[in-house]
Amino acid sequence: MSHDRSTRRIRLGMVGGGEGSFIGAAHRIAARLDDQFELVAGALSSTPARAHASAAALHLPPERSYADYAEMARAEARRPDGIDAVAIVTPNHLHVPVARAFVEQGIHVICDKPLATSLADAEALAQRVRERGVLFLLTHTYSGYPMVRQARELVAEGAIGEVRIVQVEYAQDWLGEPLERQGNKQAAWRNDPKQAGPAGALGDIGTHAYHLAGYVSGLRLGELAAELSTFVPGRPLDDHVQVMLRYEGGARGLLWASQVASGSRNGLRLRVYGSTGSLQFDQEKPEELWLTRPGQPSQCLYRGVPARAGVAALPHRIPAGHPEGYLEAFAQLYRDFARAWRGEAGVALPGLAEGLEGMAFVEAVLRSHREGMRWVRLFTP
Ligand code: SOE
Repeated sequence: MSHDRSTRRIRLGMVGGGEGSFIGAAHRIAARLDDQFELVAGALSSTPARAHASAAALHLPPERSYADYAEMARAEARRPDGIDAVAIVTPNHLHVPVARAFVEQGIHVICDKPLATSLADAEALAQRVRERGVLFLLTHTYSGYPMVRQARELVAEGAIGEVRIVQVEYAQDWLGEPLERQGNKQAAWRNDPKQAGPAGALGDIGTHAYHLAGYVSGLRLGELAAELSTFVPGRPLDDHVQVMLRYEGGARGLLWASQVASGSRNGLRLRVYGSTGSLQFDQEKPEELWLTRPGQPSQCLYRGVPARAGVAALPHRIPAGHPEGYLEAFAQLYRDFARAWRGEAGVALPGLAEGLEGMAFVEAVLRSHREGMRWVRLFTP
């Protein structure tokens, strides 16, 4: 590791995330939480006035507020104090072109999911990232929760035996009304195929559910059969998806993701059943993980109790009983990225492999739905 990298904060730029953006603000808080990053530049909106107003509100120096991400990539690469990494928090269709512009300049990338709007675009980007040798973090936020990491470790250690069944659901209700036609920007791009790509709820939250299931179970999906639905009339993309999963090795699973599930806020829930027990995680109660063995009382494992040593202890910031949540999980990914950037060995980041798998999942679901819910193998051309 260079001396420079061990002694200073990572200089971060941001593309997208201007005023009113939920996810841009989440990234900025996550980046700051462990004092490893400083935001120094941004192309925060594609509308110049909005970009500059958003930059001013964040106290960015005016000369480092850009109206165009391509210009930002070139200008920052020329500066001796240019950004080390860029956070991409735009609508989906810009993930690949923006990442590409920065990767070409040797700038590391932190990108929101899904990686792309097609598997082919994702593959082309992945190839270029590998050639340029930059770090790539895909923010599958929910894998940053301590209890999700503990669940993954427990499954890997055999605490529930051989995994047989994986049940994952991601239920939201905020798109139960046609907000995209009522001036809601967040809803508008998510329901515009030109910006979101060919998948609605499937791309927005189905990819999170898919990633979480694979992350905790350690299983690799073989094939799936899926149905997409659109409940809100006139909406061009799905707002609900249900998928049957056949994992390699014989395990079976079910995944559903919905943005019209009335009364559900951010209900991401996972259940993994093995031959000797099961684990349950509910994102809205992220301090808890439930372990149940047949005939035994359920055990609630709580973050930090008992205090865990070594790698397992890393995701914690404050002692048990002082609630941690979504922002800390998000910050964990930034902290992992910082450790990788500083040259620490063995830091696992969700990145290109997960992004490619997510896109393969999306395309397999679209294909299965189109072809009458038939079984489709992942990675089959
Ligand atoms: C909105 O549905 C949304 O913000 C998603 O876009 C995010 O990926 C998810 O983390 C929370 O919900």
